[in-house]
Parts: sequence; C-alpha cells; structure tokens
Amino acid sequence: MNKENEKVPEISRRNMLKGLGAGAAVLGAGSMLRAGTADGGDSPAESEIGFRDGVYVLPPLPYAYDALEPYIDEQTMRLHHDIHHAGYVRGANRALEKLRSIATGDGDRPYSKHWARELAFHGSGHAMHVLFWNCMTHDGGGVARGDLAKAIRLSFGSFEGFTELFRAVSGSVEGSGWGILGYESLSGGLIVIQAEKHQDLTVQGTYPLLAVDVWEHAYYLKYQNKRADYVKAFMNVINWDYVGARYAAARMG
Ligand code: MN3
Repeated sequence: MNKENEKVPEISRRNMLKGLGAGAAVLGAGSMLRAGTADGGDSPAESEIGFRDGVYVLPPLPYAYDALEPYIDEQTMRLHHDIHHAGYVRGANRALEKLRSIATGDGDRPYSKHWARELAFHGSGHAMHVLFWNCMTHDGGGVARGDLAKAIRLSFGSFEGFTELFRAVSGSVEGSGWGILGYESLSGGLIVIQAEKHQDLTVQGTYPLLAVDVWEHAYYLKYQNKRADYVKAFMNVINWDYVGARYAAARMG
C-alpha cells in the first residue's frame, strides 16, 4: 500500500480529483473509446476519439454522410449521428459531472443511483455509436481476414455459421438494443451477444478494476438488511495494490 496517499489532506484530494478530470471518474470508458484503430495504426483516427480534455466529445464520422448509400441513407446518417449520438454525449457528460460532484462531497448523494444509471445509458450509447460508425465503410462487406477469420472459424465453425448466428441474434433483440460480436476475455474466444438498450447497467467494454458483491448471500448473515454497513466495511479490506495493478494493465491495453 502507498502510505503517502494516507497523508494527503482532504482538500488536496478533492482538488486532485477535480484536476484529474472525468477520466478518473469513469475509469475504462476513455480507454475503451480509444481502443483499437480503424487503420491499425498506433494513434486513433479522429473518428475514434470519444473523450478529450476531461469530457466526452462527438467525433466526426469517418466518411461522408452519404458514403454508405444505398445500404444506409444519408438522412438517416445525419439524424443518427448529429442528433441521436450527440444526445448521448451530452447525457454522459451531465451524468459524469453530477457523479463527480458527489465524489467530491458537493453533490446530491441521494441521487447517486439515478446518475449512475444515466451514465450507464448515455456512456454506453456513446461508446457503442463510436464503435458502430467505425465498424462501417463504403467499401465494406465480404468476409473477415487474417487472425480474426481464424478466431471466427474456431468459435463458430465457419464464417457462414457466424453470419447466420449474428443475424439471428441481432434480429431477435427485444425492444431496443444491439447485436454484438465480442472478445470474451475469460475464454479468449469470440461470442455473439445482445445488449438491451445500450448498457444493461454496464458500460460495454469496461475492464473492471474493483468489485463488491452486494447479493444478499455476500452479507446477510452478519449485516442482515444493512447493506450500507457491509459496503463500508468492505472498504477496509480492499487490496489497492491489486486494484492499482489492474489499472496499469487496463491502461496498457
Ligand atoms: Mn443509435
């Protein structure tokens, strides 16, 4: 444990948190929005930058509004990007600001649940759209290539099998949501899943650094209905060296 942290006065810690900006408040989201590059290069393209100078930003499309015609029409792209996606960016920033003010002791703590849900919805909406735009191109289609093609064959048997599954899963999302091909880190394999709305109360791609089990089985024998007391107690047993190592790993990508 870093003993220096224990000596930082309260006021300094508050200023530090403010100084660090929103990136510190939603660890992982920023790196998620910057993960990978469309051209395989080291630095992200402008269209992949969803977070800058402490706030979420709406990146430009990586192509013209009419570039995906006739498959996706220009008007749809204009409304979808300029109105809908922009709305998620605004919503995510507002939620972030509210949560940050709660973290620094100035905010409306009883509404922390509301703002956390707002961040999950808008933050995931933002992240998914950045991904979505960059997943498309005017000369796209065809089949996967290289290592991805191998991974798809390993996970789904064949590219055709993947296509069948992806279409079936994406087509059967209940209500509003997404079909997703994802890298599942436990297995190291690929999976096809759905997301309802954008988030199902997580931010897609978030690499968890710290977690507390708040199912009743985790605390009821000792704390009964007093979950807050249990979480307070949990704060005393966190292995911050481990959490810090996870943070370093997440930043390394
Ligand atoms: Mn959308």
